[in-house]
Amino acid sequence: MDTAKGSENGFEDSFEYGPGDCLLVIDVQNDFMPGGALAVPHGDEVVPVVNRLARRFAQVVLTQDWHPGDHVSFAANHAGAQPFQTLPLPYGEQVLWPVHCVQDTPGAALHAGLAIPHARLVVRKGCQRQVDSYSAFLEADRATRTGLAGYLREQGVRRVFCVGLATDFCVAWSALDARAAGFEAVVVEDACRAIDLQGSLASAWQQMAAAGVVRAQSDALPQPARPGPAH
Ligand code: VGL
Ligand code: ZN
Repeated sequence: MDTAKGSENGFEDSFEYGPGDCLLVIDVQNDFMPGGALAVPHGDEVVPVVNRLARRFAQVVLTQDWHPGDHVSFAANHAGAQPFQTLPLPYGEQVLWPVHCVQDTPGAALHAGLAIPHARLVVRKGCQRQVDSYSAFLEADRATRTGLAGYLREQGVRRVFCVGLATDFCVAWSALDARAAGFEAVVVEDACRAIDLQGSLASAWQQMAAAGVVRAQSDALPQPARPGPAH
């Protein structure tokens, strides 16, 4: 029998990373896997790495890209447009994607190999027809919030470890918005894979470095946060 006692905040203390740290598992969904609608090269390789990491974190949150079929980010919904071109939209320049992660389709499901039974919350994003959302915190209109920052604050989280797909889109935007919301942010590079459109990966790492996002590897993570009051 496991003799680890629960701690007073309800989290078990058998985890290496306690309630001050959250593992944010971004968009590990079938459509981003090789053979999927918006395949990220080697995207499936993150699954075992993420599973190993998740066993070390008491607090795990998952995200799911979750679009209506008529979503504005789909090239198919713009006459004459091709996937991977950009289009100016009211909130800014939008990359147009192949149809992917349509709500309640098999492509939008989390990868069946994810083994994170203790994940507490799944945040679905990009749900509004007219607005994309790479970020787990803030949609592309930069005004609509997902509620994740409030959840993390209520849970006493101070630092967010970002993993998943894709490094240069949803992972990077989530890490940058975690910083903007006042959290420390770490991106675990070997637990992510990139799309890399026209230098987007290098540019994402540059922006993350400038914003104080820590770039780490899964076998050399920063030390657990010391317990402290929620901010
Ligand atoms: C993503 C493009 C479109 C991602 C989601 O998860 O990085 N990229 N939708
Ligand atoms: Zn999407």
